[in-house]
Amino acid sequence: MADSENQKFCLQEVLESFKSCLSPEKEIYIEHYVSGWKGLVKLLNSLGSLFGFISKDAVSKTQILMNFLKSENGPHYATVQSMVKFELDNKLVDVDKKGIYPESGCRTLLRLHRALRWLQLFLERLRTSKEDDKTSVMCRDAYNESLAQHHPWLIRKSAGMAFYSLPVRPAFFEVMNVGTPEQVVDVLGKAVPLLCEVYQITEELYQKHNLLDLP
Ligand code: 1Q0
Repeated sequence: MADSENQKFCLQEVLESFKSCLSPEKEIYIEHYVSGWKGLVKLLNSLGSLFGFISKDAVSKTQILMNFLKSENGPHYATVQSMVKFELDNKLVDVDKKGIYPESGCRTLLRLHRALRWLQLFLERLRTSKEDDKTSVMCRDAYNESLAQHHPWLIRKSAGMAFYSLPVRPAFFEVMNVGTPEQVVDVLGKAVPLLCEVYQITEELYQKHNLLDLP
C-alpha cells in the first residue's frame, strides 16, 4: 500500500481501535486507546495547517504513552487501570502541582480523556445535524462545553480560529471516508455510545482516585 494510503483517515478503523480497547472486564487497553487517537490525528492532519498545533500535541501525548508501554515497566501500562495503580503505588504522579513527573501516564491520559469528551459531544452533534448545519459551530459548541474549560485563553483563541476553517458538513463527511451521508450517520450512531462507554469508565476510575484535576 502506498504511504499516502496509509495516512488516509478511516472512521471504521478508529471505531475498531476504540472497540478493541475494552476488555471483557471493562479494562481499557492503552495500546488500542492510543491507536484510536492516532487514527484521529490522520484526519486532523488532512484538515490543514491551522490544526497543526493540535495535532502536534495529540502526537506528543500518544508518544508519551507509547514510550511507557515500550519501557521496562511496559506491562504495568497495559491498561488504564493497571497504569493508575502502578503510578500511584510508586508515587510517580504529581498530584497537586507540577514537580518531578510532569509527564506521568496518568496526567497525559487525562488530557486525551478530556478530549474524548469533546469528540463524543462533537460526533453526537454531527450525527443529529442537518445538511446545512455548520461543522464549525458544532465543533465550537462541543469544545466550549468540554475542553475549553481546561485551556488558557491563547489556546481557546487559536482553537476557535481553526474551527472556522473546518470544511462544510458534506465535505467533512467525505473526509471521513465511510460512504454516503446515511452510512456516516449510521457509523456515528455506533461510535458515540462506544466512546461514551470508554469515557465513562475512565471518568469513574479517575474520580475514584481523585485524579481529575492533575496538573
Ligand atoms: C475536527 C476538528 C478538530 C478540533 C480538535 C478540537 C480540540 C481542540 C484542542 C486544542 C488543543 C490545543 C493544543 C494544546 C493543548 C494542550 O495545552 C492541552 C493540555 O495539555 P498540557 O500538556 O498543556 O497540559 N492538550 C489537550 O487538551 C489535548 C488535546 C488533544 C486534542 C486531540 C484532538 C484530536 C482530534 C482529532 C480529530 C477528530 C475529528 C473528529 C471527526 C472524526 C470522526 C470520528
